[in-house]
Amino acid sequence: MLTDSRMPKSHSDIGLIGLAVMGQNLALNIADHGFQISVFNRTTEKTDKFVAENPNTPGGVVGTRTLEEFVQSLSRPRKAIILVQAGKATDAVIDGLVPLFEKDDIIIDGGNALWTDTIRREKALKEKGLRFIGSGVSGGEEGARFGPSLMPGCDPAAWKEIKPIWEAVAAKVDAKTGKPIPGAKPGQPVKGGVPCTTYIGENGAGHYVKMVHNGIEYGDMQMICEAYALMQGLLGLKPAEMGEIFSEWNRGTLDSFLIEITADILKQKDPVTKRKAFVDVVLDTAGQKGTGKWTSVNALDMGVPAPTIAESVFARCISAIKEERVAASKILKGPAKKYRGSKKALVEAIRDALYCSKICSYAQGFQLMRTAQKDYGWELNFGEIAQIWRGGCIIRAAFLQKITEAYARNPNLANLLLDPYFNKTVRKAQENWRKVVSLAAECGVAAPTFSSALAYYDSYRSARLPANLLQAQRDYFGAHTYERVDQPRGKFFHIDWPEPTRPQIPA
Ligand code: NBP
Repeated sequence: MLTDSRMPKSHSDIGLIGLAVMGQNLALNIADHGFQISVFNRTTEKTDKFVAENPNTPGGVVGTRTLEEFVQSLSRPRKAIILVQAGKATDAVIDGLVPLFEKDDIIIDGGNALWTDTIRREKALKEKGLRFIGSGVSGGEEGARFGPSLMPGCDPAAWKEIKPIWEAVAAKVDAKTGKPIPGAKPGQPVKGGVPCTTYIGENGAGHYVKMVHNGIEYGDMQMICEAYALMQGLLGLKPAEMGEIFSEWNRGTLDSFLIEITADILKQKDPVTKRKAFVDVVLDTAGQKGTGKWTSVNALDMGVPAPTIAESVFARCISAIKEERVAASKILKGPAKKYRGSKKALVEAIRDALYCSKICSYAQGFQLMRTAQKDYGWELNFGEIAQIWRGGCIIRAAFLQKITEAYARNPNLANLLLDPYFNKTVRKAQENWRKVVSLAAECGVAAPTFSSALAYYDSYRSARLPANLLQAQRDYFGAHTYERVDQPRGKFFHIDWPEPTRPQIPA
């Protein structure tokens, strides 16, 4: 067993398996808060190096070279966090732990697991007398190290066991303003404030909420990219100038981590050429790991409209076919129209379009969670979920405070857009939003999330949609029946339609 110089306790408070970027950072965060942590990694050299590099943490890091040694080093009930590649690797680690763990010991999966995998694992482990927690961990390596947002799903008794550690290591925000606690510095645990973790619900609830968080993150990122594309395409602004605009936006209602880093990125010079803007030398193809896709597939499966989140996934897909786009750009022509109005007015309109689209995207994410909780028997607290996203995670934003307040006003809010604050905001800003979407179409700048969010808003606020005609078409070709406006819901009718006219085939 490898230990740091002090090793004050015979058994560690908690253990962690998987010393890649997330595991190392979370282990150090836990040790920083005075908890002794045992660590294990499949490749032993990584464990040795990690322990050697971190000899003096407040809690202490204990390196172990076999799973048996790892398990024996933990105090009971044993608590082991798994932070390995999601999927088969997680199952492999669980299979290794099961014969070594005893009744009531707890396995915590902190990876980006598919929530249905978490439900399956929790059920299987419960049958063996073990407890399983699927905890979303958000904030990337920086969050894991200095305060992530943590979304645990499990039975309430298991949550009690990890609560002190989870609350200690999570990001902290001011209860009233929702802002990160001032004075929070790397390596200095924050005291006071509201921890960005709370009990989410049974079994897969934590990983489900983390998945929706990631879907929303996809939407936020794409919307920012569309604001950038519009300022570039319609106004011809240079990256540094846009960087200043994003910095200014970050001082207002759009105040958020993603707007802040966008400002930094746009102001960054290319380290190679030293002259060009960094963003101009980055190839325009975006990768993805799958959580945005999972969110969209789940929206389709449940029949919940989340078009803005799905558009943000498709935007990455179309970015990925770079060679095809380059070839198409030589053949397919767009409009010649140029914007000739005021720069200041358009920048303001783009900001409004971004904010309104963001409201719709979050409304869709919360609709997903609202429907999923019914399907899976969870009781999600949406105000608390928005609250724990205010610090630590990638989508942290002042705006989340408004969502917490909306659910405090009405815990049964049917849709965020119906909250008085969001309703008023969209009502005030929608003229600008519509102007931006129409300008984008007229001038040929793709703005898929801005447009789809507007279509979502207009559909959601429509008492009557053209689905009457659609259902009539279904009745015509497939005898799918229709309901009538002058009859109670649930009564179905059908018309014996004439055979469709078919082209005459000459004899
Ligand atoms: P990776 O997802 O890159 O996984 C690498 C780790 O998995 C290494 O420790 C590796 O051990 C271990 N591993 C693998 Br691969 N197969 C294994 C197996 N069969 N048995 C045991 N260990 C195995 O690490 P990461 O980027 O730190 O992410 C960890 C988890 O956190 C993932 O689920 C990820 O989705 C999630 N997450 C990541 C981020 C992020 O920003 N990176 C953010 C939020 C959540 P080895 O050293 O022996 O190869």
